[in-house]
Amino acid sequence: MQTKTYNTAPYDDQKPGTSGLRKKVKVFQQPGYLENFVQSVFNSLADFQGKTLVLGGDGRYFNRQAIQIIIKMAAANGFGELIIGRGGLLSTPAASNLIRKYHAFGGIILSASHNPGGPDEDFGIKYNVGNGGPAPEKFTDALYQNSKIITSYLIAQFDDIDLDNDAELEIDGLKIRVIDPVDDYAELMAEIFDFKLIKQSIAAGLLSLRFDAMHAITGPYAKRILENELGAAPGSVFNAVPLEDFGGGHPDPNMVHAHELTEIMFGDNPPVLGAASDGDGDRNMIMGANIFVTPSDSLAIMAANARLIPAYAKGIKGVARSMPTSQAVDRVAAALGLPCYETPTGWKFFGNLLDADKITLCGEESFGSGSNHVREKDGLWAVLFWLNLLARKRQPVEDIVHEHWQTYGRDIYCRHDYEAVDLAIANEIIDHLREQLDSLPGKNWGAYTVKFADEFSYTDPVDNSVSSHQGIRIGFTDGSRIVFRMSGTGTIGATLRIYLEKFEKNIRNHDQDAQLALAELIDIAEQLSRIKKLSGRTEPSVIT
Ligand code: G16
Repeated sequence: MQTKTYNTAPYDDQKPGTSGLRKKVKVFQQPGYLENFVQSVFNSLADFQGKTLVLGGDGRYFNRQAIQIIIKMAAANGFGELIIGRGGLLSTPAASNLIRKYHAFGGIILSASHNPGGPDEDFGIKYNVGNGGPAPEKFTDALYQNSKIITSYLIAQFDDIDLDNDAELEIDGLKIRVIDPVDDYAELMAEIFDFKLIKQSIAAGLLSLRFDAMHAITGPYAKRILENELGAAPGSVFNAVPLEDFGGGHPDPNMVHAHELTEIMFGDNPPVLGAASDGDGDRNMIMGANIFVTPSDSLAIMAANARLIPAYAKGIKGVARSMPTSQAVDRVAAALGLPCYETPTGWKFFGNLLDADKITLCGEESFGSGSNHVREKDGLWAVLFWLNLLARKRQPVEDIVHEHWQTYGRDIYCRHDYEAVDLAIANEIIDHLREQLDSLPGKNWGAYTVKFADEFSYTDPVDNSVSSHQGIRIGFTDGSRIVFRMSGTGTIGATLRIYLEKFEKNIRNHDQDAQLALAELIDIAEQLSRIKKLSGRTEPSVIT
């Protein structure tokens, strides 16, 4: 194979964040920028010659050009086989499945997840390892170091590959398979869930749904599985055609951005289940008629009812949640006698726990949940979990949630995001919080007394690796918490997140509006952080 070496100079901003490298498209379009990062990935790997790489993305602007470059770089660097989703498309969980199913060495996923797409918006790239999950910090740290000293990259010299038709090709010993992006994933879902029961319930009119694909990658997956295989009415899946700019929308499945779905679910004659997924198909939002299920509650309800799902009928090994996720799932774990792990934000931290079979289900407040079936969070899997649950329980979503709260109590929860804050101001806010930590225990605000205040640090129980500076936690004696973190996925300035949580055991108080119930904690959070004061904002950019 003819390859060419190009000289390059390092860029100093290629440090992967919570989930790979996310930047504006224009940053990725700088000469050699994408190439430097991809070569740094390959320079951080060993013994991959002749092995298989999975390649695909969420179809956003620049996906097609980037894939052609990566194909030629993977070829030049010595991979033996490339498995690519037709059209260059693969949802993140589908890519994870392919890596595992075909025993690939790893995979490259092109996505900036829920961030907007288009020439002036965001692009992203991440490397997943052989277990199908995001590369661990040890790898991303090495990759960043390599990106700072890179001097050249390699590109094979052949024409662009036709990605629009399924094909098996060979170029000078390199095999390239262009495959249907949905087939293998749909097969996996049918193994996990009771498709027959869901189908019967839909046909009998007991189950109805609307799924907002937000003009992102899950459109083709949801159409095939929900409408074609399970028989949901045509049009149940809407905004189903993936577009390079997501139709100008923000493919983030929350009530702000999935407003069409929200209007349906709070309107006249809503269906039994409403759901949405994000840009790359790994996030999910679950709604019922007149109710939004918080991702933290959804995880807890899944854990409590896992035995109703065929793949988990024999019981689950344990559960895990990211630190800022509410403690609702902890209560289920305690009641069922299951181990429960608290990890830093980032799906990569669940990988070792899943590989070691310490957990079966895991999830995050950031609209992510998943299981040991792949090593990424999985939006459509969560929707199918709920459909299967609803078909078994034959109850409205609202009743399932309320019964859950009656049994375990309610963890009233919300997150306030301040986006695009000046980085220096954001650092000042976090530093100021850090300085107060030692003096906070014992301090009172009305009924709230601080029990502990620390900066979260995680020691992985499998490989003993330590991840520090993972967010500021302030815990109160009644179990309430305020957590402050700087997001690792934003692309402009800094995004500051405040996570607020209060436990309510009393059934009579379960039907409260979260913002009102959390008003005092919201006020304490501002007193401690002075975010509004220092950033000049009067309110959060987004509340979820
Ligand atoms: C990514 C990670 C998640 C994380 C989320 C938010 O999700 O995979 O584990 O919870 O970002 O992270 P942050 O709070 O640092 O912005 P996605 O869906 O964006 O890939």
